[in-house]
Amino acid sequence: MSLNKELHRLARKSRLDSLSHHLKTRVEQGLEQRIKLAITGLSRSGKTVFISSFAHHLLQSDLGTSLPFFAASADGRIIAARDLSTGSIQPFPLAKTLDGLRTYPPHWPDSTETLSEICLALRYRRSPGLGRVLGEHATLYIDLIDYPGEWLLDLPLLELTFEQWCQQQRQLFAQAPRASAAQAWLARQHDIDWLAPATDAELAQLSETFRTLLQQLREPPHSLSLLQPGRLLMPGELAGSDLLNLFPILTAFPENPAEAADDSLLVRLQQAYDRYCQDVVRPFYQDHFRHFDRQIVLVDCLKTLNRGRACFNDMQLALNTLLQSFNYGRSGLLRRLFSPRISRVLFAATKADHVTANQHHNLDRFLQLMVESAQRDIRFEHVDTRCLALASVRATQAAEARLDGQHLSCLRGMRKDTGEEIALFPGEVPVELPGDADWNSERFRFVDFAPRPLPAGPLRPEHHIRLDQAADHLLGDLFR
Ligand SMILES: Nc1nc2c(ncn2[C@@H]2O[C@H](COP(=O)(O)OP(=O)(O)O)[C@@H](O)[C@H]2O)c(=O)[nH]1
Ligand SMILES: [Mg+2]
Repeated sequence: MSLNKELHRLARKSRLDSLSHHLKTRVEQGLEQRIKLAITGLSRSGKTVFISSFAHHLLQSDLGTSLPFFAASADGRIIAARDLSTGSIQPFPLAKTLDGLRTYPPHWPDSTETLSEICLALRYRRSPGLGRVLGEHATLYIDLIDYPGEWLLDLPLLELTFEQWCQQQRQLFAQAPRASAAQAWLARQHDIDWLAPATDAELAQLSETFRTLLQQLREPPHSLSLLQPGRLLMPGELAGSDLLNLFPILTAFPENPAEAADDSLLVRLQQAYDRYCQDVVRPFYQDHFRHFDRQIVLVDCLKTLNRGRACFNDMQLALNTLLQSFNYGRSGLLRRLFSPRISRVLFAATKADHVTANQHHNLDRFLQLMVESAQRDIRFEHVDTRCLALASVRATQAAEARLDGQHLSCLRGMRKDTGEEIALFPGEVPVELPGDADWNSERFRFVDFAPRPLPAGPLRPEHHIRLDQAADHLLGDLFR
């Protein structure tokens, strides 16, 4: 073959090679998947710890050492993982959180005051059949955001007018424990003429009183969850802004509100509420809560059992209100506005390391009871759901004690409040919603633990409880 012909052949081959490479890349890119995983949970339910641990384990999932029930990792199909969020404007403080869990003594992350995001990329080997058609390798991008749980409870406001919101709040504040805790505030409201003109200073001062009340209701002994507006409790960048000057009218709503003067307190509150929904709540959800593909709902069942019936009922109401307004059905407001398509939901009872392993099944079951009606609604929309007890970071070790010649399963760890090393029998998780006798017996006393230090090197299965099953439920089907 002449040199010319040979060069021609090589040029054609190279063009074909590059075309084929190009096509292959395009096909791979076209099929690369980006999924947004919604981390949903009330304040202190364990969102930040979950995101940190989930990301930490996924970033090591190519090692195949810590997630035995996450098939893609256990089968050795994950080639490499990378954190792509360093260039983001609001990166999730993963390194800082992990440092806190590795130092001695290790500590849990601070509570979240603002929004942050993390994007992980998992490069994986396709399953053999598909690999031949689509190319051997693909990348899955996973977006997660972290934010204060308080903000989540603003979501239902998007579906309510000011008057409807006041009506809901009035019902809540008419019942224990709000009714007695808010006695002074309710008395003050009775003296207000809603139709009289109100100055900025009056509005700000009344809002401040309401904010103090919300703070009290959040703390023990009340420990309530359904507290709105959420930004009054966790203002983030809005601290000091007059966008936060608002509160609900808890007395009878004034008649003929349309006839009220523009400078009346009623109209000013109505406008403040509309502005809050429009300028604060809507952008938050529009920018961050649309196009979710999957969702994990984190619930701290054990803490709510500790805190008694009123707190339990309030948390259940808060959760159900919240999940209703996510509305997976066709007619939901959020779906209409932002059309999210959540195709998989995992309900997770967090901090399962606060009970012994033989109670995990009870905790699954108890969570199921807590979210039963929401789960049924979600399933009706053909969404795949599951309830699972897990611990993002396992803080306790199993131990055994002998009592009257019998073996008793116990836990060993360091108390979160005192740092003292303890071994205890944490008690049983009920498999039915507690009745009067259970609530009155002070039966539930689950203890909070400080974390055990995480290793600097590879993680192992004992560093979590069932995080791998969570990963498999949420992501497993994507590794095709
Ligand atoms: N033992 C244990 N405690 C946890 C775990 N996850 C969270 N916690 C506890 O719950 C607290 C709140 O967790 P965090 O993630 O900050 O909650 P967030 O407000 O939903 O972000 C932490 O300070 C820990 O005390 C876990 O996996 N195991
Ligand atoms: Mg947090």
